[in-house]
Amino acid sequence: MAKALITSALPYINGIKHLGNLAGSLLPADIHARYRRQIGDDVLFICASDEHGTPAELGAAEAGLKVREYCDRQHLIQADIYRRLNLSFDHFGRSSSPQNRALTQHFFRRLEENGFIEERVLHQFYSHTDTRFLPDRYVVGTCPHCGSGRARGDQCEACTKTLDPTDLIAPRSAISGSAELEVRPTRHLFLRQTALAKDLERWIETRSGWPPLVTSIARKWLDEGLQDRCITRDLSWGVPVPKPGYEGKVFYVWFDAPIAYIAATQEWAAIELEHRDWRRWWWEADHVEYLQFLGKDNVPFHAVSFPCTLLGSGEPWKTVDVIKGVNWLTFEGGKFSTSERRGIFLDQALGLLPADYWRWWLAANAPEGSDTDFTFERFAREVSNDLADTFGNLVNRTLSFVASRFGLVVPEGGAPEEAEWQVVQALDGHLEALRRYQSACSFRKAADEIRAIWRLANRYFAEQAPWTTFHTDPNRCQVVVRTAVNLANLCSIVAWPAIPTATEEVFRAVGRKWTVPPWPRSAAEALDLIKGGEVVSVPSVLFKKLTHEWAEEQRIRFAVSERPC
Ligand code: B3M
Ligand code: ZN
Repeated sequence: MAKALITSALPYINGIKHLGNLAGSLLPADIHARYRRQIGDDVLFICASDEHGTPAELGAAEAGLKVREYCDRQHLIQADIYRRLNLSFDHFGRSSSPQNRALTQHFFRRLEENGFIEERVLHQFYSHTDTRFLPDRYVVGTCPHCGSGRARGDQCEACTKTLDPTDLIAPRSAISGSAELEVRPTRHLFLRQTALAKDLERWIETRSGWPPLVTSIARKWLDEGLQDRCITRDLSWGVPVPKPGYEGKVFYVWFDAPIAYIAATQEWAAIELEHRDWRRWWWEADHVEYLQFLGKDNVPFHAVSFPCTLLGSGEPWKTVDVIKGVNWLTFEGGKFSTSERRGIFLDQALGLLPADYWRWWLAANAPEGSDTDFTFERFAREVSNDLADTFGNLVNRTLSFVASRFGLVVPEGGAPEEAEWQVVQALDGHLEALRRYQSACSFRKAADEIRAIWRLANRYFAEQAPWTTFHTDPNRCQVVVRTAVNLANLCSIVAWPAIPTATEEVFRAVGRKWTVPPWPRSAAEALDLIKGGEVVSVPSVLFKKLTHEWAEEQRIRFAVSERPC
């Protein structure tokens, strides 16, 4: 049995994520995890909240809470939303866990022992009023390039130029607003990525099947020359640096966050009474296939920085085999933005419609080859066509027919004829293609195949028109109805990774108690699964149609998305 370790990029703790985060990492990871379980693979699907760094500190300050308390709350809120979105994590952990603290410190010690850590003195702003050093984002001021008064220490929002805090004109503290700043020397630790460049290059050469987007980003970093990386920060919230003279400093969030993939697996292994071993997945685990799902902005950290940490440790850690980095989902022609509260946030999405609507649209329009623009108009039209008119319609028509003509008992008369064999043949082609696309994490193409299977099933039912043969040719009518019931079931099996809630309703209606519906071995077998004599029920309407008026109403509502904090 193949073993697949699957991780999704860890969502920052600072507030509820938007549809873009779902499309970029959480959903593709979930769909792939479900599919791999369906084909019988041994799957471990891990995610966690990313709780360190300035986003957490700033979020807590804004909410008027202690950082720990803020993270505790936000973690529960996020975990609940992901549960409602039906994300099937084996564990949703926390980067602020004791496991991650210990493991991050372990990696640091190993890197230091191996000579990959170097101490350097930096000059940074110290705020007298706040009695602390101010990391990039904590310094605001006037942009030296465009004169905007809203520039931050790392970047100017107005002209997007990257900045160093000391570039700012009239710098002041973002915490207190105080301009009493002084540039002071402060010691920091650097990971000597330059010394690891050769190892990294060799490692990248052994990776196959990275999408071009990912390889080109990684190669660009190598070609431009790897830089040593500062892995410490003057913050109090984070993993403490276990080194004399570094009291009051913590590791940079991007140093400890990817380590939390491993630490969250340790959390998973620690929780239950079952005998679980995290090492099987991470330590000398060459037989495991490891896939990471993330947005393109996170690629460098996963293709370069994290591998440097793992390789530099000199220990036999599992490194990533497949990085699936996706492009952006845009919102009505612009950017989704957490800080500007622009777009649809996951709690709002779930307030509007159940998870499956969003899951389907985002899978069918996955921003793979290029960015995808979400508009309510498109969303409403496409989910109405696919989910209500095609999938939902087939299930409802078929099972209602069994109810009205056969008293909910699947009829057993007749035998398959030419029309059924043609369907089997066409389905075998689709199933094979679908399997290929799912294995390759080509979500759009997979959705195209699923849609094609749904259409084929609808066409079969319409063309064979069992209502016309009910009296004239009962055997023919019965074989068609039985085939259609099995088709509705198969249509659900193949769509389960994308729309688990609705398809599980269908499984219940046809008397299947699956937690994971097994992938069919062949179309012929799949169409002979539910036998004559079995009893079914009719589920309530699975999907409603979304009208043009609905779309317009939402577009207006979300155009000036005012969101209370
Ligand atoms: N939290 C960034 C993001 O959500 C970051 C990912 C960490 S993955 C180790 O885009
Ligand atoms: Zn500027």
